[in-house]
Amino acid sequence: MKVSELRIQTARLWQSLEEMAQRGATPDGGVCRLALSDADKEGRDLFCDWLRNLGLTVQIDQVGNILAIRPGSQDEAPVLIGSHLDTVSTGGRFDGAAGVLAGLEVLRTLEEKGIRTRRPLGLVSFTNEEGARYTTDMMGSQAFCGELSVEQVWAIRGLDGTLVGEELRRIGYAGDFPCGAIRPYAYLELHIEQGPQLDRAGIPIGIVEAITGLTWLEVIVRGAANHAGTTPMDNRRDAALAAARIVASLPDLASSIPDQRATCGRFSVAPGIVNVIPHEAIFTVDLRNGDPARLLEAETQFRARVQEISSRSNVLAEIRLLGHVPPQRCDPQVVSVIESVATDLAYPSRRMVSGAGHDAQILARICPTAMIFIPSRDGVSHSPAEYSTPEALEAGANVLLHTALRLAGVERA
Ligand code: HGY
Ligand code: MN
Ligand code: MN
Repeated sequence: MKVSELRIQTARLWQSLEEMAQRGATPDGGVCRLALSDADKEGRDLFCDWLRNLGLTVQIDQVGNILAIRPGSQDEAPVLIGSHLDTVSTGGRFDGAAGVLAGLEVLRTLEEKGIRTRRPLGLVSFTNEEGARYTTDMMGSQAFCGELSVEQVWAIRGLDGTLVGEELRRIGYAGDFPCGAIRPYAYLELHIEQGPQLDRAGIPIGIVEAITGLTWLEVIVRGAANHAGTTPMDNRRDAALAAARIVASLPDLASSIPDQRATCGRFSVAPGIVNVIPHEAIFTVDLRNGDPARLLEAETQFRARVQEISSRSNVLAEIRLLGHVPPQRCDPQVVSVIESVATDLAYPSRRMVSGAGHDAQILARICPTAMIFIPSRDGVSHSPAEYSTPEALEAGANVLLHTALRLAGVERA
């Protein structure tokens, strides 16, 4: 068989996705595999078993990233394929897992066809891409690229009060493989688009040229508890009302800046009793823009609005930075290779910007990187209704296979 005729086995890939989706399955057909949870451990264990069944040595690094390298004929920097297995709590079966398991299918295909690449081919599953339980998103890839020290990661405390370092030990993924020991030749990530563009256009392959930046903020509003019945409306320090006014101003903020998104994802009030004026409100804001200056402008404007609304509401507001990942362009050469592969395999494709953050935007700082998107039905993600078809997965994984082969080179069999 000629290398150009190589194709992945769709049924096997789909079966792996189905099995992985059982790890953290929720009754509504979704998946909850929060980073370092028991469900995450089950998914990790399954993935490691699959890697070992392929005869690969599995390395667990100091922050729990799972890495396996299939040797090439030459001992050089590897082409790395990756994504993540952790999900948000209302997750679907495809976000992250599609990329990790498409990478596994690439390795399975090469093994069964006896193809040897020149460069080694690596596969990695990064710890805590989502930032849902530990709000430092892309945590594992940041440590992998040296942007966060291992000690910093271990000391991160989750929303549930647990420490990353302790949870890594508890689930048996506090590895000793040194973070940063691998410097890839290039990095590829297949991912569901998580938006509607490809699905609406009926285009099977998205080629990501740039990935949005994001700024995550937590706002703590402090007022004064008081009686809901006896306290006149003009004599209150109502933390919930002030917080609601700030959140209600987000659409106006977003529409004032091109391509800006602003979302309040978490909102809580205290004491949370029906007849008590809340003395405290805590909420998060997720700001996104593909342009760094606009993202900064959005944050600046937001901070000003918080101060203006809180002083007008006679409450105090404190803003904490939960995380910031700048926008990132992908490598033009890798983008071109993906585009050429899609053309050669006769898959229509479209270049695009990612509205979601990905580990690839961290890897892009240390090596040539690009992403392959496949359509999300109705653009839905971070939801049990998240869905991509077997055909979409097949197309994406075949493009991933041949892009990896072009970057790694193939030893004449
Ligand atoms: O938040 C994101 O964009 C990604 O799903 N972690
Ligand atoms: Mn993802
Ligand atoms: Mn996600």
